[in-house]
Amino acid sequence: MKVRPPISTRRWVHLPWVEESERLAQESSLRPILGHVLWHRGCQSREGIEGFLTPRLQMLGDPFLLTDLKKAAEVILKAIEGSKRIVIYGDYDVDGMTSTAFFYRFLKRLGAHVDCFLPHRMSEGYGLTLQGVKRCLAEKQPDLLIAVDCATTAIEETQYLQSEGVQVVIVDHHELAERAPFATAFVNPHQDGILTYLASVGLVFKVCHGILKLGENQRKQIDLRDYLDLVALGTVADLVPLIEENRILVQRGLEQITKSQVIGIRALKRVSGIRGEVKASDVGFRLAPRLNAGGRLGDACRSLEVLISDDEVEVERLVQELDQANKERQKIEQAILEEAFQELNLSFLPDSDRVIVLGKRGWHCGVIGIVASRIQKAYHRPTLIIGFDEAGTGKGSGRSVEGCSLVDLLRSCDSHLVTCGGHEMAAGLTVREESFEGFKKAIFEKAESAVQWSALQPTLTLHGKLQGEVVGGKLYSELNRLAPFGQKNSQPVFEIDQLEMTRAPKVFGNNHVKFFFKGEGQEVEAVGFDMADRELKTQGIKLAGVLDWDDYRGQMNVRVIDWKNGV
Ligand SMILES: [Mn+2]
Repeated sequence: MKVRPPISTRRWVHLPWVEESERLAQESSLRPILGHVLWHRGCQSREGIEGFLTPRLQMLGDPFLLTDLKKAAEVILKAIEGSKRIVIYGDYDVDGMTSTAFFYRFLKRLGAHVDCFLPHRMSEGYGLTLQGVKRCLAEKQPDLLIAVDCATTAIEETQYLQSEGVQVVIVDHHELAERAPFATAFVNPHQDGILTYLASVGLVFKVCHGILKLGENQRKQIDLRDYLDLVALGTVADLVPLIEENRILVQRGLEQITKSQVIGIRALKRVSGIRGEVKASDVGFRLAPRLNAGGRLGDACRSLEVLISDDEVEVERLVQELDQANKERQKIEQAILEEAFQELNLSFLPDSDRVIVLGKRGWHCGVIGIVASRIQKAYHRPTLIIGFDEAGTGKGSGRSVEGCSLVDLLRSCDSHLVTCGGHEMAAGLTVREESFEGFKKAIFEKAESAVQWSALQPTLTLHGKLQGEVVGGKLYSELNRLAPFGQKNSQPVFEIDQLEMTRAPKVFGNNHVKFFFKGEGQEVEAVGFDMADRELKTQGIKLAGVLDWDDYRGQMNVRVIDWKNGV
């Protein structure tokens, strides 16, 4: 039996039309609709529009504005000069492993004695843990440990490292705890309140920029642009806002992935079926899941190896393994998702439940984040999914809705938890089985005040209105100048009306539907995935959708998100 989430009837909300935006569009030789979309993305001057549409690396700020960054660069340079053993201690998600790979490749080029270390997800847990640190010291004997994408909250662990005579540099973007960790240099933009949107791999870029600024000799050997493919991978995968410096890094980074010379990235693209220009969605839906699959179902070192190895045969073998692991991951995910939907069909109370918390023994903690995100989308509630192991320890992962800080919500219930941490929109936790019911009760109670009903109303924001006849390849290219699309810069969704249907809609595949209408100089196809079972009256129908590119047919199409029936 296929279990379906409830079909939500979303309210369509149009962004208000501002006349000023029309004038600006004209001045910048853009169609009014582009001016309108840009206005609502904060581009409300000619310079703003210019800067947004043509991001340049020169627009990146001075790295030394970040606390301790100069110190970090000095410590690392000194370690290279003194031939010290440097170990990059990373994490096993894509941001963590690209941060590790970036530092490793970069320092290696500078002639450093450098090695990498990733903790085991299952046995050693997230980030810098005592178990992980001890194994790292035993295996690698570092003089300097650079922790990336972790360690902001690792007080005890960093203290231990220092007591063992190991220098510590931390480069991390996670939210601060009350106490700072023990480190010679602690680079975390939350200390400064600027650039807090950077992924860890973006911070690594900043630190390496700092190293090149300080090191006269080093500067001649390296072009930082060569590493932007890794920055784009980690930044897009970590779901941080693609605004300001991230927009610059990712836009240039995607170009770098398109022409990447890194053997592993080329192999990943091949196995993912990516040809031509690489888009942010290719990273999010094709490259990142395969890299993640290594860490989710076992050992992230395979994925890291893909990003740092120059052995073509070995890389090809590993990439095939990752592809296989990804397929397996999808199967496991689907099974858990169906169990979760079944459970929610029985227990979810839409009028009183402001959060969703589900937990079960045996749910694989490697895929619960993806499951949480799917359920959050279907039910529009902050969602936590927890998998308990044999010993009764539960690892949970959560996704939130706009307007509710998940990490704050978790912290307000932390007396029931072993640990919790993360960000506003995504967070993680560890909970004991015997505390689970108490935790659930507490979080439902806290949500009463922390989560407003208004944040839980499913709405669809429409970024503009188009008539069917203007939809086509030309408009698609113009809109594509707003890419890369992702968090805080989503692909604009349009209401498309006054449609002249050229053929009857066609149902195909497993519950998909396709519309055909007359666009600008061509017939346009509009595809609604998993929507064929919805009521459909085409006479006077209005579509809500995004202009997309159909790789296989080599032309634009519309991806339908919702529709309003005609009469
Ligand atoms: Mn990260």
